[in-house]
Amino acid sequence: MVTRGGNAPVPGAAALRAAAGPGGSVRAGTAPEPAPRAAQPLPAARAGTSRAQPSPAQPSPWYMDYLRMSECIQLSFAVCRIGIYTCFRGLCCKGPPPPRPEYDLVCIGLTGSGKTSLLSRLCSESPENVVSTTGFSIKAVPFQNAILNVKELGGADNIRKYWSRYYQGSQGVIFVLDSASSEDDLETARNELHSALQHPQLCTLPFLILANHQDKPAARSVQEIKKYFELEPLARGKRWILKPCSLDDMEAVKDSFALLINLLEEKDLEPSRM
Ligand SMILES: Nc1nc2c(ncn2[C@@H]2O[C@H](COP(=O)(O)OP(=O)(O)OP(=O)(O)O)[C@@H](O)[C@H]2O)c(=O)[nH]1
Ligand SMILES: [Mg+2]
Repeated sequence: MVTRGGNAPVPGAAALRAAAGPGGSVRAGTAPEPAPRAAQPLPAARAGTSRAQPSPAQPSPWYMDYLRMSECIQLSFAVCRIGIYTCFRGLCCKGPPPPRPEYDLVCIGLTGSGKTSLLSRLCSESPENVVSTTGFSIKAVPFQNAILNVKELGGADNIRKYWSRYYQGSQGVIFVLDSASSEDDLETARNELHSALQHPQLCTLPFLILANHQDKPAARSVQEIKKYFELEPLARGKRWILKPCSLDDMEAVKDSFALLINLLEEKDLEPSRM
């Protein structure tokens, strides 16, 4: 039955199936009324259904959002890893530090003034086995910013006359004296220091003068030694340092050597200091 009109009842699904025939298609000309909207899935219902049950060929927008988000996170992690690796290499893999400069020094002073004892302590060696130096001995004394190759010349009477044979190639001088020695020995030490200060191979070099044995009650003060040794007129215009010291205070000895290294590096060109 085909009925036209506003109040006509809408054919049901059974009627439509009957009109379409066994194949389910509706032939032209014999077409019944167009299929009512209710028989087809509603757009809204379709949309809802497609989101709830995505077809395997077309992933849902939510799934695509999820994929994009996880890609972003992975990319961020990769950038972080590269940053951390670069920082680590910058901090830890700088390569070896530059080599420390080395200076060749000669160390002189009367026998018993304490040359070997001080140098041994600076090299962290035990000073107990120290014996008088017959001839010379060489020690490489390490400091934070330099290595000093110190050639110590024995200070006994029969060795001192050969000192000048060993001056060549020196870049600086360490003179050690016993601040508590006898007047005679002090005078001998003064003469030896004056000879060294005026020697052609040493006169232009920086001098470190160590007034050792300061722990002894009889030790002269630095001011007394400076006056007795006539350092002001003799060493004027030269680079020299006079410092009190003893085996008991190796930090002070190290500080004195640091000043000498400054002079060797010509960082400080003041002619004299106390
Ligand atoms: N009390 C005291 N004794 C020291 C000091 N420095 C060195 N001595 C002692 O002095 C003695 C001689 O020390 P050395 O280091 O052999 O003296 P040196 O100048 O090398 O002597 P030579 O090698 O013979 O030229 C040792 O018994 C040291 O322990 C010091 O500051 N105070
Ligand atoms: Mg010695």
